[in-house]
Amino acid sequence: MNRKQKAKAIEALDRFRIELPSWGFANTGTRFGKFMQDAAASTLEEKLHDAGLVNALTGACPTVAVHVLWDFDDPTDPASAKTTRRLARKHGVKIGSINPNVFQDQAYKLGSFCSPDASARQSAMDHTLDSVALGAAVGSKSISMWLADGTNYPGQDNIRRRFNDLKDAMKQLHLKMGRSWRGAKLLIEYKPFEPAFYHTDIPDWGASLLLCQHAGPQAKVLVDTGHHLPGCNIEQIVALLLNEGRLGGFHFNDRKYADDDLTLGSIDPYAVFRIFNEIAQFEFEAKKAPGSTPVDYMVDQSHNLKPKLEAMVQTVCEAQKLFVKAQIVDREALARAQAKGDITGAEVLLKSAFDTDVSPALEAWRKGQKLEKDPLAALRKSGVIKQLGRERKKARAERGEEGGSSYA
Ligand code: AOS
Ligand code: ZN
Ligand code: ZN
Ligand code: ZN
Repeated sequence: MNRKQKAKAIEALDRFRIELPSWGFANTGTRFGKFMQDAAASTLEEKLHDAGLVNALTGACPTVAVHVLWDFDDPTDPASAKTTRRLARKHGVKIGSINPNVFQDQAYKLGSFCSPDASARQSAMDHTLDSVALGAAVGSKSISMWLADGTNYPGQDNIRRRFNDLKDAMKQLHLKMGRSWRGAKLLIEYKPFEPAFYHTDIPDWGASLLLCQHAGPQAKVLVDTGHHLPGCNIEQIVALLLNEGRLGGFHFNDRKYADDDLTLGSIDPYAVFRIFNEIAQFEFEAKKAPGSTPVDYMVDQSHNLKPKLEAMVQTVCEAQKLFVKAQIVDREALARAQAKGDITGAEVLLKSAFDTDVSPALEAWRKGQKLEKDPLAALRKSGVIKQLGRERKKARAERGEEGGSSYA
């Protein structure tokens, strides 16, 4: 990379932040089984410790997304925000997005906000409003709604009735957030299937966008990269949502088949580059500073077999690398190629940025931040995972526990 590209990349890296999920440090599995890792976090403190460690190594992830049911002493008591906030501070991080849980309780068998049972819909709203109070109390900036709502068989329920109840609920939520949690974003995530197998109430970005438009200006679409049917052009969705001012953020992960929650860029790094490219293109045209778009980059991964700390550090470094590659596309030349209809020339401009070795910029940025040149290698050399494994195994045995907390 040349000097100009390097300088631009370093400037953009200063603004690039990616949020880690607390649940990504706990033991996870599939419905077929769960394989425990000694070093997995089981308490909130351990999760925040691990997130703090990844942030200390990479310097790029100062916030942690939390799950209301799993990461607060008592989700119905705003005072319990204090413990969560204090533990985060102790480990050098802040609380990021708040994730209510309207999918685990037996009451939600037929859905949460879309359930045919009015009392289930009310429970979903009560819990979400408790989550709003917690979010405001911990100083978070967003609430992230993912629903497991859907049906398994044609005819099981009325699709339009369900969506209309959901629209009303999101509008009410937006209104209440505006009163008690000023400036916070209401993020609405979509997913085509799973756990529902016939229809999902928010199956795609179109449904998310309709809900956001109905709810109000602070409602934005959350794009989980694993939540698309095969072959979907995710960067086009990103471009259109940016255009409409409704791109709220990402849940980053990679996938081969479905919602696999693999490490970002492990299967298709060019796809991630193309997403960052659309954002960089938007910033270029809007004459905004590179990396300044208020889009929340978050990780949503569960590493069933790979050591979790390694996976997270790897993810952050991979995200930075692909982000930087998108920053160095020659946008003036691209505009010229597009205007001339030079298809090959335009494509080559993207490919050559993607093929550029951007490690000089990443290393220079890390040096400026007093970080290790290669955070993943540093972590692997440190022996910290083994040490945590020994300590946590012992602590769990003392508490009479087997594994860690789980995330389904
Ligand atoms: C589920 O598939 C979604 O990706 C959720 O965003 C996320 O995994 C969940 O909120 C964690 O419980
Ligand atoms: Zn997600
Ligand atoms: Zn998912
Ligand atoms: Zn996923």
